[in-house]
Amino acid sequence: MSISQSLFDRARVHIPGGVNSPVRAFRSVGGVPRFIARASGARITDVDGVEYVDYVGSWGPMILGHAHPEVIDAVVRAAADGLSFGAPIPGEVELADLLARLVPSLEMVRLTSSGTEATMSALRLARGFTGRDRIIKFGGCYHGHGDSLLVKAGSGALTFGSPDSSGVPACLAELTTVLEYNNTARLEEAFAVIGRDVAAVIIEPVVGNMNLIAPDPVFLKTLRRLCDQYGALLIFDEVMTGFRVALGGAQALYGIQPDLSTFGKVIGGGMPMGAFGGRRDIMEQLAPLGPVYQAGTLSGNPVAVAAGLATLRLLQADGFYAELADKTRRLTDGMAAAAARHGLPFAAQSVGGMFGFYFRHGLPRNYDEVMESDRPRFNRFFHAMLDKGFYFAPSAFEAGFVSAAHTIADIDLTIAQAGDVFASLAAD
Ligand code: HOZ
Repeated sequence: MSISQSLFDRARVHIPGGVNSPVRAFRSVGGVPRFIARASGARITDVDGVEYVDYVGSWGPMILGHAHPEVIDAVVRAAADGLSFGAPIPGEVELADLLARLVPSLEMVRLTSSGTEATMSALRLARGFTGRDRIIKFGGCYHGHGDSLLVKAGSGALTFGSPDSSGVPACLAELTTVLEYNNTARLEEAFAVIGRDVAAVIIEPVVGNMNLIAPDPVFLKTLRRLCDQYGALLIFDEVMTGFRVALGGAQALYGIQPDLSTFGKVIGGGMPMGAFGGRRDIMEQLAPLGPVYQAGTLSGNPVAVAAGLATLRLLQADGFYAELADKTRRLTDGMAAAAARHGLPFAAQSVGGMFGFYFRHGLPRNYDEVMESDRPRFNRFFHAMLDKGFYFAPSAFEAGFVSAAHTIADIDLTIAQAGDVFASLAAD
């Protein structure tokens, strides 16, 4: 029996499903989740000593690769000075200044301990600021596990068939209107009916939680216009896309200025940290300045702030994002070409350092289209690649991530090995 298997057996005694976050349980792909012992650069090593080229990157944060020496050094130095004070620190001021410079829509910003906290807080703030209760989200977008947002949600909620979570009060879910992603006509119709009741529209500007879905730029522009017209706030959930698809996030890539934005993952460089921020007049409604309450004992934690600052400094190197985007495109182009050689229904795309691949004809544009993917075929692909030493997300509905540490040789090896797997899938 593998060490992962015995740890998983033990884990299930005292941890629900044996995991502390659902998707990593491997339930939708079957088999035993690998328990990870260590990671370095583009590779992770499990407790049985097996090494994998990693395309999960802790679900996004590890954009520099694992255990980058400068980030580790910053963390070690911060930890030596104390782990948490529950009081202001110089680093959080530096981080706020840096965030405002890198993402110009962030006139003010507040740190949290996770992306979920950031989105929950941004929603409360939007409701407090506008005096309205209704929100709009899009089917298959996932914004963390806050009550108002677990309605037609993506990520684990979609993977395990519970996009509308049990335990969410019906009276709260009723305040969430769900529309189809990329459907501009439907958006216009909905605003014409409920626009004046809407506190905020929250959106993943590039979806990463129902696999990767790229936005139609006209859809995003229309959304901005309608929010302005009806006095609703536009919240970009950049937990995945922030500092990942471009230094300034998806808002820089698509040239749209949201009223509020939420962050997580890369911003903490692998430590638990999130943030939300935006227009000064809205952010000034937060306690202690205003009546909207939000707080956190570990918010602005010194070790997390040190990791975030070190990461964001390194991301500003010339050509960083162009190189990352090129490598990621090389992976998706190569995989699509390999699948085509074997006549498999398959499509792939990337945005910056994020990618998606789908066992279906053509790129999906929304939830219904992504659900047409051949899940059993994805599962066979996933396990065959895992056996060959390539670690992709254990779900057909999660985006993948390339880091600065992945080499062209890693990418080309992945494509070659995927080609062999496609050949065997085609022969089945
Ligand atoms: N919700 C995360 C992916 N979209 C998964 C988090 C995890 O399992 O670590």
